[in-house]
Amino acid sequence: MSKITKVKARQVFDSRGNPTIEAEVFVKNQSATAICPSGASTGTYEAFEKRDKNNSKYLGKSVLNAIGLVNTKISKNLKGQSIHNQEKIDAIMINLDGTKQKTKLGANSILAVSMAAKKLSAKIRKQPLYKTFFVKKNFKLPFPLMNIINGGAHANNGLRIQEFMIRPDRARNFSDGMRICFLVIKNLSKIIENKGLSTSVGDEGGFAPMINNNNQALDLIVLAIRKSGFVNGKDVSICLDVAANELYKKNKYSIHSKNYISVEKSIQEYKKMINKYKIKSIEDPFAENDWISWTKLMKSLKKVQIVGDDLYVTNLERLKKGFLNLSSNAILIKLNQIGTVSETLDVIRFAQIIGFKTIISHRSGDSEDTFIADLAVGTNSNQIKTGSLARSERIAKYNQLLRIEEELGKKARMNKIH
Ligand code: 2PG
Ligand code: MG
Repeated sequence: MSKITKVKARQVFDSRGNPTIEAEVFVKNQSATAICPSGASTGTYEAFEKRDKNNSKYLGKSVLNAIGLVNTKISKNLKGQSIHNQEKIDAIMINLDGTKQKTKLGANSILAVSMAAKKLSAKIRKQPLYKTFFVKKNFKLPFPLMNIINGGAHANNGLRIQEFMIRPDRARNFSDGMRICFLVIKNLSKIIENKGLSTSVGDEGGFAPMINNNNQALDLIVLAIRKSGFVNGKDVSICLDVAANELYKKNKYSIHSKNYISVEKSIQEYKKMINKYKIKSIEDPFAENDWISWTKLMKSLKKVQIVGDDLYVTNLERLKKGFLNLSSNAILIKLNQIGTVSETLDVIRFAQIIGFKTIISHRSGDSEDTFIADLAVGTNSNQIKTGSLARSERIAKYNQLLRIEEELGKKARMNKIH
């Protein structure tokens, strides 16, 4: 049996230049590493990210205490465990922590180890990572949700909505989807440049021009889709992440402009926007505790994907509540919101049983780690959201999906989005 001999962690840096944890799990002389990502627009109910708040060496952002816990407590307790028993490995860390939001050890310590263990198990079995989740045959590639204009907490342009994305709905295969997104992005770049605006990019690689009106951003995208020879709403769809937690005050929202308006008015504005721009998916349209407004929106819309991110934080209890309340029809999946691979898989399985679409997602602070690309294929997730066609930490995931598609060869299929 392959037993864990040691677990080790080190401090590395994420795509925003902030310290983060890389864990390395060993079985004799073999090992695998994994890096924990980090969000900017985080939900209150996410698992805890442990940082050295009182250590000024890295402005309070280092993760040295968390690393110390991996090298001592976690390593000691995982030593001797079978590398192939992921659930046991995760359960040991969950129990060792013992808190609801993993505040003792930090979800960043636990997740880095959990992912590294999963990778090492696949490596020892000589299997590609995507084949070691719960899908065992008929693998499908996810549709990319490419974030091509950044706003909100991911840019400093004043755009209310955080992410403006495109999805190549009629892509024949994954590489065709990439080509479609490539064309739209290159055309968008030219359009932005011709308007005398900057083509510099935000945290997730999408353009961050100095515009502050949602419709202006949407107009640019519609034009880029048309210029690329595609039909908006058919070949390519526009999808949004509003990240409304950031736009909420006293039962009112400032989604559509700087002015705070009621939920009813916000819904009316959403409807106008959806009709005008043929928007197919909206993530976090309302705040994480505003369950009633989510239900209202769901009841007033047809055929639009409503995605819970901060609402669910990849947490089974919150997802169950959302299912009972008819809050959404899709869930965003982020491993570090919950903190272990096993718990993430439980949430994906449950979401699929209740008929929700599952969308695997990066964080705005990410790394060269491509775990989520394999996770998307290995769990039959319909979509993956991992930034634009810019910045290597984003592209690394898309490139990994291209490799997986090539390896599957003729057997490769695109997932379904409807
Ligand atoms: C989101 C994510 C990823 P962050 O809100 O969906 O795009 O952002 O990682 O900052 O929470
Ligand atoms: Mg989000």
